Amino acid sequence: MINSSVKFLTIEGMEGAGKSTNLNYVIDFFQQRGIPFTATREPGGTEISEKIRHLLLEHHNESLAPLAELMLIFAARAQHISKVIRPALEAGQWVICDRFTDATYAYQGEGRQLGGEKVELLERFVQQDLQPDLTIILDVPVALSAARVEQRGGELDRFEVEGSDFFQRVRDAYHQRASEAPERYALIDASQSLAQVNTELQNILEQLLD
Ligand code: Z5A
Repeated sequence: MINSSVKFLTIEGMEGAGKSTNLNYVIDFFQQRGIPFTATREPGGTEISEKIRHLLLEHHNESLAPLAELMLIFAARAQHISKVIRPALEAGQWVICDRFTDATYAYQGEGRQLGGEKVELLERFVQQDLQPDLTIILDVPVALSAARVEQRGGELDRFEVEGSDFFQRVRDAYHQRASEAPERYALIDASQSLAQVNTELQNILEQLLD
């Protein structure tokens, strides 16, 4: 049984939008207030789900079929929900997750063009009634996302090598989802300075705790 004062928060956005950077800000916010929480990520969050993450991000000698990619993401998610997310919520901890199913709608549904119906089918099957209470979308234009990834350096993973059309579809999907259910989403312009993004985040989190 999940206590209704405990919330499931997710953070979304394109690569380089600042999810990892801002997740640290959210963690500090909860720590300073002594609120018990679990911070986790997708794909990943458990030993087995992290192995699936590697499979998803690595380059392979054969291409990964989009449907196989989708199934792997939901396999990782099923394990993550069962081993981390539900137990934490049931133990009275808030859960803060770096990406969740909105990413699947954006990347597999639209980026890979599998369509939202397949994602919805698996979402119902795997999550049942579990949905985030709030999803914060850090929004950046495609060109800025690419510039931040380039600036960060390092090897590009299997998603990061995609072209700007793919990422434009991903961004449009996030906008579409936020406009369809504005009460469940908070869209932040993440092309602003980090200090401005943090101020918006703080306002959102304070409202959530009210
Ligand atoms: N994926 C999927 O396809 N389907 C799914 O269902 C799920 C995931 C769950 C891995 O995700 C991949 O999985 C992802 C989609 C796919 N693919 N890609 N590409 P991930 O979340 O682990 O990886 P990521 O999105 O690539 O994360 P990232 O590159 O680490 O981005 P980030 O966490 O959003 O950014 P950051 O590391 O915090 O910041 C990047 C740089 O920008 C860094 O140097 C910061 O200092 C700088 N930064 C951040 N904010 C600012 C501001 N406001 N101003 C200036 N500079 C900034």
